[in-house]
Amino acid sequence: MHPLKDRGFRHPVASDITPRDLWQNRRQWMQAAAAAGMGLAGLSSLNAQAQALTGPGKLPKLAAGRSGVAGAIVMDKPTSYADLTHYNNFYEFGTDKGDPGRLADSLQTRPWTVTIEGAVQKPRTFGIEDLLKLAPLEERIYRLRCVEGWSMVIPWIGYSLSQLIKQVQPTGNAKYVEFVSQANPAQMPGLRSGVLDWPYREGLRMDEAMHPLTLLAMGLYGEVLPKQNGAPVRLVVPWKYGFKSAKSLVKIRLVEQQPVSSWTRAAPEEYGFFSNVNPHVDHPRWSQATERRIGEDGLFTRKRPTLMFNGYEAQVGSLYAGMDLKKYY
Ligand SMILES: Nc1nc2c(c(=O)[nH]1)N[C@H]1C(S)=C(S)[C@@H](COP(=O)(O)O)O[C@H]1N2
Ligand SMILES: [Mo]
Repeated sequence: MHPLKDRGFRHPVASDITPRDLWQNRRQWMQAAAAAGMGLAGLSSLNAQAQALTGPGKLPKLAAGRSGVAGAIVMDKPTSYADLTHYNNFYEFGTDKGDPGRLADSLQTRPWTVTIEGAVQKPRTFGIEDLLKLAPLEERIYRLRCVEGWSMVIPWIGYSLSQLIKQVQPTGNAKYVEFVSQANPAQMPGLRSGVLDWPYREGLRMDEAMHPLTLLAMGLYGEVLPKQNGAPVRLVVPWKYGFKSAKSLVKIRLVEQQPVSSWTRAAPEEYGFFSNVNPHVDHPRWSQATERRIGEDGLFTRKRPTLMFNGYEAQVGSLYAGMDLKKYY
């Protein structure tokens, strides 16, 4: 459920949202992780176990090394594959957290193209196979903080969006980047609802889009991106609320004017253009000071404090130097 309809929101526990077999696997997997001591070695053991689950297949070539981008690796325990794929916001498939996991199979991800156009010298349409080969795929373990007050830790596979944008040679007029998601009513049953103005759109300032942390993701846990997580290619902006990270991209437009994103259009006083994670700027209907980590729900779980810029202040704080973040929320 999204905040727009959030009256009487009950946060589900993992056992509500995870089919029994996956839940069982998840428990074995956590035991294995505990046994491995959950260092980096533990993480790769987790990855191996995740891949033994139900992923849609290996990526063509995954760079063996981890990203050199400072801040790209979070040492928190990654959220289980089961939770990552059964607790989703992807309104094109429905507004309940379980809808995308049940219904996104109908999304056709081949053939797939992404067109990059606008204020660029070399507009181009890339096939998904070209995108997968455009730059070395890296693993980036990022926190994801949803504006609703929950968070996950996700081992994405992808590369910096800047690698793609450089290919089309932005002109001096490129001040912002607009992202447009797929909107195919034959494949996406949620489009029948008027909850958002489709297609789903998002936007970044040019310096945000070119920041090395901004990721074009094509996989998670070493696997091809599951459809419910935005296959075949999505945006991930780890210091902003999750809704900025648009799924199943078909168009990227470099533009002069600040784009209006779908959530801003729906509720401008609740969802601003920047939407940087900020524990000091509350949502009009709830506090953003703390968050609940999915998979940690339970009797003995404390609420975690939400971190400024979702913990990426050292990397991105300078982008907002001198800005009033209460005004530019
Ligand atoms: N196209 C599209 N992108 C989207 C959404 C959506 O409904 N449609 N939901 C957003 C929200 S609110 C969140 S929190 C993240 C969730 O990503 P995940 O399901 O992969 O964790 O996707 C974002 N991207
Ligand atoms: Mo979200």
